[in-house]
Amino acid sequence: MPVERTQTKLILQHPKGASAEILLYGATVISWKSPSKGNSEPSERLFVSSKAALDGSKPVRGGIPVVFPCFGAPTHPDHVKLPQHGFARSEVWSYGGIVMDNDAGVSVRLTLQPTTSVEEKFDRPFELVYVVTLAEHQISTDLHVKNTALSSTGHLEFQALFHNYIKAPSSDLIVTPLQGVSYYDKTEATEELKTVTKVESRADVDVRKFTDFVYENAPGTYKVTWPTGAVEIRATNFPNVVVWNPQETGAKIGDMETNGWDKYVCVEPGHVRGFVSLKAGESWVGQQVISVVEIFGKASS
Ligand code: TA6
Repeated sequence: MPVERTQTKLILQHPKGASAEILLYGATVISWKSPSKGNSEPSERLFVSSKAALDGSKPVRGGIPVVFPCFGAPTHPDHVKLPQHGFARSEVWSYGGIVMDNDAGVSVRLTLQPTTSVEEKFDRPFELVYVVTLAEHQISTDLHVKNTALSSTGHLEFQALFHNYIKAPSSDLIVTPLQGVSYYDKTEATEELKTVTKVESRADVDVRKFTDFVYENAPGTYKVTWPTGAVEIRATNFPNVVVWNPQETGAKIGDMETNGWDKYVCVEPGHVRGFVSLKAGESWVGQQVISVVEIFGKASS
């Protein structure tokens, strides 16, 4: 069976050994295993904290949470009742069936429409469709957002981001190519300093220090490279990328395992500066494709 469904999650199995698990809670991808070059055993590519709640009591600390319709604390008047990073990561999505099942990939659809609990916090007209596709050496996630309003007064404004926790040694990795890209720095001490635009001077961005940078007009393709591996993240319709690792400040995060920050970097494609604006009936799609690079012999290039 390429897709197994339990009460709480979907398990995707690719014929060449890759697998993925998606919680219906938050449509959160909580595992992606893919084989490596020279190693037939698929290995885990995402970090999930051993203290993460997987029972729907809070957003998952790890994997790929979906951030919608606000990134961070809400800043738009339509979002004021929402928690940090919105509601998509903390609602139970519906399984919408298998989209594709062949040697190229196994793909499933999940959907989220306004529920009573969402409408209490967010009264805009929307429908979300999330398609997760597993191939031998890659996973892709596509978020489709539709403004379902029938009248022209029903606007929909949102931000969206894939909060990827890429499993990699944070003391020994680089993220490229971000040199020359402007960013704002959320590690700064004051709200005023957090809004100052800086320009990335480094060819190889590391996260050995507490990093929480929001890059603007980002290139859309990123590589995370460490001594024994690499992944590439390709984004479509996401002008920003957020690079986050809390280092020791992560000890303050309740569901972060001890030294968990040593084991991942978040490289998160998003539209988080300003808002996507959809008129009644309009749709938008944001996509990312994460690939295991070393398979193609590029890890050391
Ligand atoms: O994407 C980076 C970020 O916004 C950071 O500022 C950091 O706080 C992180 O997300 C985690 O947020 P969370 O709500 O999951 O604790």
